[in-house]
Amino acid sequence: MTESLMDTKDVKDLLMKVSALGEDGGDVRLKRIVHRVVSDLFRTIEEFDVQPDEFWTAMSYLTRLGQANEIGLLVPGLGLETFLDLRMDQAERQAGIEGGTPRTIEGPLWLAGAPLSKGEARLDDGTEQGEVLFMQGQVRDVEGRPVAGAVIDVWHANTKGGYSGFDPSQSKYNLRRRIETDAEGRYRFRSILPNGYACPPDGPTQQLLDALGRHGHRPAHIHFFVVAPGYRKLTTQINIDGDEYLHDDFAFATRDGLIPEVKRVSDAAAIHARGLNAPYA
Ligand code: MBD
Ligand code: FE
Repeated sequence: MTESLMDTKDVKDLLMKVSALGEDGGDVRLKRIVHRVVSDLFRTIEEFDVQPDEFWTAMSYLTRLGQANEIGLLVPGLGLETFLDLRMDQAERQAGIEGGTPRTIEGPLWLAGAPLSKGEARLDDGTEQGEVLFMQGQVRDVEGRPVAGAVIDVWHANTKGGYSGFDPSQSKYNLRRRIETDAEGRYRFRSILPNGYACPPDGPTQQLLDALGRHGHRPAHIHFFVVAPGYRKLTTQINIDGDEYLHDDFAFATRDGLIPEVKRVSDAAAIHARGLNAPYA
């Protein structure tokens, strides 16, 4: 067996120069991370006998990934965003913090500045004939005490799985709102039932998933940030029960505790009695 190039003085010196480890100036932590990441890449190239044409194919892939603005899409698809969540869960356990709604990933489709209202909101602009959805809840701290004045930032896809701000067919901030909880910590909203998202079929993320023999679908879901002064921010989602991808999410975001019961009602009068029927301004 030939010796590993990694053990040669040439490669060791190369890595030291690339990362500037051992030289004055620069950020020491960054230098150590660059040293590690580049040496892991060298090691991978050696172990898999990666050929130059394969290497350059990968570099042009990364170029296209950035050009298509899909870095934030591949990251959850590779489980990296879920790994960061698992790390935060672990850090909280180690700090003795337990309970509450589980976190799950943010994904790449949140937008700042959604309209803000108190207590309730209608999220949809009324242009789609989707199944009407009502959701209500109460923000509580880990001791179960209601949190008044918390802000729920909620966003979700339309019936075609598209998000406003990214899907040019939708109005600005459609299906995106911020709702401040009332004195009892409660909020409620009306919207339309979303459909699952699928990666752009001709994009670089789907290209890699295809090569892995994977799909690029997410089950229908609704995203939330929950923030309140003096509290940690919660980033989470709920899934719509019954979706075929419920436990087969390409972004690995489904978690126990995030699949609420969906109650279907057929009585239009009952729906109207729920309120929030005012057309969105
Ligand atoms: C989404 O809607 C999403 O939530 C994630 C995580 C990735 C792609 C699309
Ligand atoms: Fe999403």
